Formats: sequence, C-alpha cells, structure tokens
Amino acid sequence: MHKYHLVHNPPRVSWLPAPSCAYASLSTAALRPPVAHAHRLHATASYQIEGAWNEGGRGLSIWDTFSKKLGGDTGEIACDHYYRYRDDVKLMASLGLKNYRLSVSWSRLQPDGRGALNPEGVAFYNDLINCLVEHGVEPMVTLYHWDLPAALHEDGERDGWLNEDIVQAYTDYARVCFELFGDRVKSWLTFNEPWCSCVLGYGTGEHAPGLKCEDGSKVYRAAHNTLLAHAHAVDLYRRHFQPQQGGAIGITLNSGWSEPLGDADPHVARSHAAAAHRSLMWSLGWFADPIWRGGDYPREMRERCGDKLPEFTEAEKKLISGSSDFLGLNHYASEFIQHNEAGDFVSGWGTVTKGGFFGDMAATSVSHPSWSRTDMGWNVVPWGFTELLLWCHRRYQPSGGIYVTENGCAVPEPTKELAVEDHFRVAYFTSYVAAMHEAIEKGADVRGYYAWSFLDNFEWQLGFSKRFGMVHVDYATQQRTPKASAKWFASLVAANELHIEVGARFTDAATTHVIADATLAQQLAA
Ligand code: GBH
Repeated sequence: MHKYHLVHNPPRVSWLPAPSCAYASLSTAALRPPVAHAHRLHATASYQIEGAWNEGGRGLSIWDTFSKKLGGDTGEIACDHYYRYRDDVKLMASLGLKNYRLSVSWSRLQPDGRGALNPEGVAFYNDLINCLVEHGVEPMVTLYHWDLPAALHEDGERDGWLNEDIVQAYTDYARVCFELFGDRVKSWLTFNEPWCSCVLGYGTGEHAPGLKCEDGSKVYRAAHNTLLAHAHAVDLYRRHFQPQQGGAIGITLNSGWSEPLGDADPHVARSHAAAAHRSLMWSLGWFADPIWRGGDYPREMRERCGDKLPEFTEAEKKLISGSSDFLGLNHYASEFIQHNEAGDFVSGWGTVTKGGFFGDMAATSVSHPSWSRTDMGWNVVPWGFTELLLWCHRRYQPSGGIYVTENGCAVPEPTKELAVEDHFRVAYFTSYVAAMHEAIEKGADVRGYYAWSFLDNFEWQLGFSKRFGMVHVDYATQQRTPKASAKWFASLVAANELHIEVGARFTDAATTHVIADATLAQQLAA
C-alpha cells in the first residue's frame, strides 16, 4: 500500500493512504485501474513521437496527409522514437517511472486500416512493450489517438468517422491489439479525446481530416460512430479477452472546467449557470452521459440539436451503457462561461467559429485577467481541476474511479538552456497535483495521474513550436535532456510526497470567488 503525503511548507497534510489511490506524474502517465498504484506515469501518442512515417511497412494516416497539406511541420521524424524507443524507455526507468501511456498507430499495424497485419509493426509494438515490462514500466495503451489510417478516409460525405462501416473496422483493429498485446497490456483506452477528433476534425477543420461543417451535423455523426466503435470494442474485450487477460478498459475524455460567470441580476446569473452546465455537456457529457448515465446523450443536447443528433437503438443504448471500467480524464485549463445564443467560439488554437456545434451549445468563455497562461494561451486555474474532478465523481461515479490520463503545460523554451530551467512547468504540476489532492480529500475517487508529456513532441497543427515535455528534445540531434520538471517528477515519484515550497505554486484563491462580484463580472463581460 502506498502512502501519499502532500507537504506544504508549512503546514503538512497527509496524503490519502487509500490503496486505490495511485498516482503518476510526469508527462502522460496512466494508472492501472483495478490493481491500483501505477503512478509516475508519462503519456505520449504514436504520431507525436514515433516518426518513421513511411518505414517499417507503415501505411499513411490522415495526420500524414493533413500535416503535409498544412505545409508546416510533420510527424515524419518527430522524436524518432521508432528507432530510439530503447533509450527512451531506459530514460523513463532512470527517472523511476513506473507507468507509461502510449498509443498504437493503427496504420503501422494495419496499413490499410483493415485486413493484413504489418509484421514489422507487430514486432515494433511487441518490442516496445517487452522493453517497458523489462524495465518495470507498466504500459497503458490508447488504441486511437487521432491517427486514422488514410485508407479509411477519402474526402466526402460519408468517410472516416462519418461512415458507419468504421465501427466494424475499428472493432477488428481493437481485436488485433487485444490478441497481440493483451497478455502484457492490462490497461486499455479505446479513444483519446473524441471531442477533439470529432469537433476539430469534422467541425472547425483544425485537425485531420480537416473537414469543416457549418451546422455541426458531421461533428455529431462522427461522435456517434466513435461511441459505437468504443462500445463494440469494449464489449469484445469483456466477452473474449478480459476473463483470461484480466485487464481494464476505458475511454479518455477531455474537458476544461466551466465556471459560471457571476452577475448581480439573478436571472442573468442563472442563464450563465445553465450555459456553464451546457459547456460541460458539450465537452464531457456528450460522451460520458451515454456511457455512465443510461446510454443516451444529455437531455440538453437532445433538446437543442434536433435531428442533427443521431439516435441510438435500444440495443445500442444497452451496449453503450456501462461500457467503461473507469473514466480517463485529460484536463488542461478552465474558463468562466457566459450565456451567448450566437455561440461565438474561439478555440484553444485561436480559430473563431460561429454557430453549428458551438451555436447549439450557446455558451462562450471569459478568462479572468489575473490568470497566468501557458504557452498555448491556456489559463492556469488549479482550483478548476479540483472542481472538475469532484463534478465528474458526483455525476458519473465511475466504478473503477477516475484516472487523469493527461495534464500538463506548454512553456516557451527557445533554447535548451532555458528549457531545462522550466520552473513554470514545475509550478504548474505542483499546483495541479495539489488541486487533485484536494479533490481526493473531498471524496473524488481519483486513482491515477499521468502527466503530459514525457518528451517534447509534435504538437499537432502547431508542430514543434510548442513544448510540453519534461524531457527536452533537440530535434536537430534528437538529443534528450531532462528538464527541472523531470527531476521534480522523479523525486515526487520516489518520495510519494509533494513538497510545496513557499511561492512555488500558482496562487489562485483570489480568483475563486471574486468573480461572483458583479462589478468584476461586468468588466469581464464588457
Ligand atoms: C491533448 O489535447 C492531446 O491528447 C495531446 O495529444 C496533445 O498533445 C495535448 O493535449 C496538448 O495539446 O478551446 O477548442 O481548444 C488537448 C486539447 C485543449 C482540447 C483544450 C480542448 C479546449 C477547447 N484540448 N481544448 S478549445
């Protein structure tokens, strides 16, 4: 049994000793749900680190073609992890990491997205998994982190996640992974952040396959097929693999925390509160309600989306309901939310959208002027993490608990010398781990924490310009250099204690409730 201690300076607070409370820190780590205590984990994703895009028999994915089309950085080489995984695993082990979340590139395993397996791809993941196990690092494997085989997508009305045939193709691919790797992999995630692959891939066009959809109907359709694919893969695992292999399977959803903007007029305040709730529904509830609350989309979505929101059959509702052993949660930032019927929306990457998916949601976000921001422009609001964890716990009560499968920040690091002094990142992690601790103390069943990310990597449409790693990567030489945050994380893992030096975390108490002050709320809204 592990004991966790949260050490303030002063005072000292005991960490929760519950055996189910496992922690991991550092970039994307994951915990093993039923067995507890996978901690100190890092997370990564295939297209963001592997490189070797046209080597080892790999087929193309939609991210290969999409990033080529954008004309900037691509994942062709990325961190060259395909060739350097042994050294990377050794580095993890040397930092004392016990868990590591990775994703499988579907098109490396099945170049055409269906049928024939690529033996070199099979060998790569076998070697990688064996190497992790040999070094005492437990893998958590994401089956789908956005890199759909290009063969399953052609621009058009009913392709990729818009085509219901994808459900069978995905389930077959999942079966292959369970068969090949399930003897050693005991922790599976069906999907990483379907919100992103659906909204950004089929709505705003910021992510592959880059489709734009004004009324949002494609977004809802893609999500519908994603949920069905998830449920079928889980059903398959539970019936044919879980009894012998004994692992756990879940899904990872992303959400910020949405805090209602205050207002002196109680009527306006109530409309902001309803908008904040909708904001959580359109990010988390969209996927989590079907899984944990009876098989269908949230009531507010049914009311506001009309025919655009596809229907589930009764059999599908049964299949989806309960289809996750635990809730995987990726969290980065928080916003104040106000009611806005037009639904003007500025995405985390700056794209402005009107109507459609966001118009249905009818909510927009406001940042508090005192909040610090990361290099992504995302707000640093540790208390929002506490609120979100408690909200998830209360609304969904996932039987296998909550695993934080990503949390972290980008920091401007123009040189390696500056990068290794990443005190902002240390403060971010310190603050967020402490905020998670607070949620656990208040009753949230959080069993694991993975930091994002182990290595600096290919940050999707922003390429190599954003650095999330605890380990610096020099892309010219592929040299890895642990940053201060990696050392901080290693000591967190080793001690099972979080030491918070005075002034070493983001203080946010001032902004927690002050927003209820009507004057400030009006200033913000203006
Ligand atoms: C994760 O995405 C990804 O899983 C990972 O691959 C990536 O590298 C990492 O985070 C860092 O970006 O205002 O529209 O942006 C997180 C992406 C960011 C999606 C915040 C939701 C808020 C809504 N999330 N975003 S928006």
